[in-house]
Amino acid sequence: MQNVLQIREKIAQAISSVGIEEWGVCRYNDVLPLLECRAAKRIPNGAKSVIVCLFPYRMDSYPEELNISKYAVVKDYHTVTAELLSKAADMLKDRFGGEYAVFADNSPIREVFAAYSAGLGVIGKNGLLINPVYGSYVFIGEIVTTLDIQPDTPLQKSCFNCGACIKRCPGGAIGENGVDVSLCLSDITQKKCELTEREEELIRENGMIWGCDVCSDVCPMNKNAKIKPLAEFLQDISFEVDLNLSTKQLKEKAFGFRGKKVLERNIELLKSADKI
Ligand code: B12
Repeated sequence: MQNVLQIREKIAQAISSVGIEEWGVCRYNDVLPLLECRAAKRIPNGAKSVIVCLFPYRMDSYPEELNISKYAVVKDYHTVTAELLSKAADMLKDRFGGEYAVFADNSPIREVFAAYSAGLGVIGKNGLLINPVYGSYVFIGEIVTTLDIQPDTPLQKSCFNCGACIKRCPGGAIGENGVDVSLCLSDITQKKCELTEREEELIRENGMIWGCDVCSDVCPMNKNAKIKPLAEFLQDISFEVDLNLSTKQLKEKAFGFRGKKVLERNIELLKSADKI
């Protein structure tokens, strides 16, 4: 029978061997209820713990006229995180047995809350997890397992409460009590339905084809955050959307999943405002 410390040590070895530096554990029961999500059926019966991992993606510099969100510059994180988490989960299964399922984004787990619960950072007014080392430019992914692991505890801290993200959010989506998704530019750039005039204006004014980073860019807690993107994100970087929307790019970048039409519409809006 392995003791608690030995289990944590083996987990640390498996996780760090795939290049993940920031991770923590919370109890599965503490992050319920689940989000409605088709992937929920993959949660193992008798799940006890969630190993939450962070994947930093911020580069040291970006072109001034960047018109896609920083998270979409790198190789699609869904693929990258699934690969690394699966490798780590396989090692743990070999070592301890039990059941494991890996998730990132397309996850029934409320990932920001899970990362907070696993002691990985504070939750900003913008609703994002802000890690003390890497700031908010991190993706979150997790391994849900039947293994009973000693959980971490949330940090006894909060965000600076400076209100910069509230003041600067392009759509005025952020308030003292959370994010109004219907006003969030990131959400608007992804919408498939017809946009209102105000929504079109927001896309034109802010010159974004995909996503929005304003609430992270203005956050003082990101100012001194470490810039060391995951090795996998240093390959196949593209700062621009290929305006012909090649199938290759749509497949390999996180902005591809909503399909060509949404991007075509946003590109037309920017062209009409002479932004591209
Ligand atoms: C749907 C979704 C969106 C939607 C809606 C976002 C929203 N704010 O609701 C849209 C398309 C707008 C979106 C945009 C973005 N998203 Co998004 N999104 C998701 C997704 C798939 C589900 C989120 C959700 O519905 N949560 C349910 C609600 C109820 O939970 P919640 O928002 O976390 O809030 C709860 C807790 O945070 C908690 N809480 C809030 N404050 C506090 C404070 C304390 C002290 C405590 C204890 C609890 C607490 O209470 C809330 C209610 O339970 C997650 C992945 C996932 N499975 O979680 C990614 C995710 C949250 N998104 C992510 C990212 C990167 C983004 C963008 C930055 C992308 C971009 N650059 O354009 C923007 C940021 C916009 C913003 N400020 O929210 C990352 C966040 C990483 C991080 N560092 O936090 C995630 C985790 C994906 C991932 N795997 O990395 N997103």
